[in-house]
Amino acid sequence: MPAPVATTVTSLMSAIADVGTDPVRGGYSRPVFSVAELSLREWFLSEAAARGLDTETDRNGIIWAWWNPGGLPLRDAVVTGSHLDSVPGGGAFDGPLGVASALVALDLMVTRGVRPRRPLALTVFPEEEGSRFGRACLGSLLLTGAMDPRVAAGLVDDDGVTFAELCSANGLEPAYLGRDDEALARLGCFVELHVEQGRGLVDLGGPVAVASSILGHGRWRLTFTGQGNHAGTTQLADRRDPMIPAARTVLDVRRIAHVHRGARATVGRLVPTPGGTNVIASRVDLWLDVRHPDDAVTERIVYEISEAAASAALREGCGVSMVEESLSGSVDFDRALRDRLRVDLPGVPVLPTGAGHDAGVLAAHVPTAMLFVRNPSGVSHSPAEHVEDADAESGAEALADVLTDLLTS
Ligand code: HGY
Ligand code: MN
Ligand code: MN
Ligand code: MN
Repeated sequence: MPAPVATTVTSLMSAIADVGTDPVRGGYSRPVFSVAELSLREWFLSEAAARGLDTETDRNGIIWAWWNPGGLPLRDAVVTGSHLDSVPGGGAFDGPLGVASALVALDLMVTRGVRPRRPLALTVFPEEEGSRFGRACLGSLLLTGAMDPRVAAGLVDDDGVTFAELCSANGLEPAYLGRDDEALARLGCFVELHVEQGRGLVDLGGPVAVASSILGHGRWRLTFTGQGNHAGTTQLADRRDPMIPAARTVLDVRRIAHVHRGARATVGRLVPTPGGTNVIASRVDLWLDVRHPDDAVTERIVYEISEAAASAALREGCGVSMVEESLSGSVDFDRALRDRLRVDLPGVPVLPTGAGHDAGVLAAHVPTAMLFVRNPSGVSHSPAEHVEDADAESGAEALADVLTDLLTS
């Protein structure tokens, strides 16, 4: 391996600080396979090449960068990494922090003379946010066979581009999308470092935490249909305006969530069609995100919301349909691995998260763990997301300690 590349997480993050900035929304907008995300993928590949790593992009668009100085068989590998795509107007750290920290953790291990007894892979997963095609963790769902590749190939973005077309445009064969047993056979365990999306560490006063669990969560799309018409020539009594039941449903989502302790239900996206100021919409699409520790309660909440939406639509002479876009049950991370990380990182707290991650998908297949790095704002999916330089370096140090244990014992 070439001489260790002396980096810090801060220097790597500042090198990509201008990629995908969104002048309209603020923050970053890096949809999967967009110019911004593709340039981050190139950035990662060049950082990996500078470290002499063997890189490959697999059939599902996942990048694997291998550190295997002993030329060991690619099995029982320790794998770390995260994602480079973002939500619209997201923060700088959600995803990229885990990728940059993996590179620095490797540099630290090389500098310390660590001699791995199994291969290490640094990975980048596509479409973790599901911002372009509506399915969070699309790459890891395909890798593990948790998603039908034909459904994935047919997913369409807001511009009418299918995932299959985008894959073809980026050198991936849509017909090969899907469960990758060869890649899964290499996986021994997976550790993802991620910015904390909440204030747990701020209140506990530490830079790093180990994750205990991921809240079950899902996404649904409700489509209200009415009669598009002229805003100025249509009497109120003659209207079938889908915006009205959609608006009522937004308020019902909050009302119903309050009934179920611990529920988090959100309408973050509401799109009228055609969307003219002087036009009564013909349809309104509303996207619902519901999360709860108990999957049965999530189901109950969604049922109550669907009932409320149906009666609101009926009242306005409108139609409504509802489609489940994705659903992931709550995840408890592998206790043995989690306890092992607590030995590697004495005194580090263990915290749950309400955010989904590729680690949550992989947890069903291999021992999986997550490390969180303090976010003083506690805010995420927003430009206000933040990590102090010192905490970013502490996170990479912690990841290096954990990876060293997993690679050498
Ligand atoms: O939505 C989430 O929980 C994650 O940030 N994809
Ligand atoms: Mn993330
Ligand atoms: Mn996110
Ligand atoms: Mn006109």
